[in-house]
Amino acid sequence: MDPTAEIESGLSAFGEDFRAQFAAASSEQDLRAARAELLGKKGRLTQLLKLMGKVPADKRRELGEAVNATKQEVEQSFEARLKELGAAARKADLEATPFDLSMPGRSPAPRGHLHPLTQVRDEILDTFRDLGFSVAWGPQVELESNNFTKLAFPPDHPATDMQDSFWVKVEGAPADARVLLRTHTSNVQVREMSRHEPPMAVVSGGAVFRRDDDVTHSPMFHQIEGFLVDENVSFAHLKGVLTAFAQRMYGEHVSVRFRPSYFPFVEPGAELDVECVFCTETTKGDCRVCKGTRWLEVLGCGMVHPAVLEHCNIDSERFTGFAFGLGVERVAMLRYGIPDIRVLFENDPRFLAQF
Ligand code: 2U9
Repeated sequence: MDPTAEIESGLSAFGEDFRAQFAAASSEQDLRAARAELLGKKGRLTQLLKLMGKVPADKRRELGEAVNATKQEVEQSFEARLKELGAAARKADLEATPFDLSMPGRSPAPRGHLHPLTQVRDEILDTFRDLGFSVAWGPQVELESNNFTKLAFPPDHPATDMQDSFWVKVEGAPADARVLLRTHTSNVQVREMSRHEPPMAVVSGGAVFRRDDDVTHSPMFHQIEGFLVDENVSFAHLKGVLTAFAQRMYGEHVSVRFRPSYFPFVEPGAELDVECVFCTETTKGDCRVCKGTRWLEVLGCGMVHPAVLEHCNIDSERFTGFAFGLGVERVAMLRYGIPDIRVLFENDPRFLAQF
């Protein structure tokens, strides 16, 4: 076809089409897409303009004006339709159900919380911190010397048996440097006593590992232990500090009692009981928690054995100290009436959501 005629018929078809396309656009996005299709680099008008080179010179001016006029029409029509769409969108907004600013917001997804054992651990550590103790941490994989030997465990003590503790194989380690998962947090006390000079008052807490597995024992459980070493520390100090701790945990006026007991690293050793806080007038004598004894075992304690002080490079002629230890699971189980220790480690959300 003659290029002049082709441009002329193209412009005329174009003129009809763009009106229809703009009228059909129902959103600003559609409208802009239609405009790009018409006027863009690959648009129909651009294609027609490419033919201009083939048009005889005397016709070019006239045709050029026609193209520009069409372009202008497209732009005007585009602006007009854009306004129309804007007005329609605003009208729809105004006519829509009003947005109620007073409606309550959507509540955020429920946030998690610390595990009940961590909550109990932190509460106990905080109580000792309030009593002037500092908090220390130590490794869970420990040398036999820090876990047993320096604590005056005799070499034939059952806990040192392969069957009772989790021993760790360390390739190439010397025979006298055996390694195990710590069986108590006492390794932290050994490390702290060996590193610092008295006076010292330190508590530590964390996971410990023993080959035990039943309703009240788990192979991994948590302990808190502490000690205070200075000149002239006596059993009276032990009683004063641990009574203050028990009364902060279980009630300002609860009675406490100390019963003699044995632990290899203390002499003398004792257990601290508090009057059962779960007994009521109706359950007295038949309380599920204290089993009618009216007392709850809270912790084990004693005066640090002089041999243990010496193993940690502390002069036992000059310094004395007391130490104590307690199981975190036991405190949580008593407090919340949890009969089976295993639920504390299963992480069932139905259980955890109750704390
Ligand atoms: C050093 C010196 C002394 C820590 C102590 C206990 C008594 C005790 C048990 C309670 C229940 C452990 O969780 S449990 O099974 N612990 O009764 N712990 S005195 O004495 C130490 C520790 C370290 C250097």
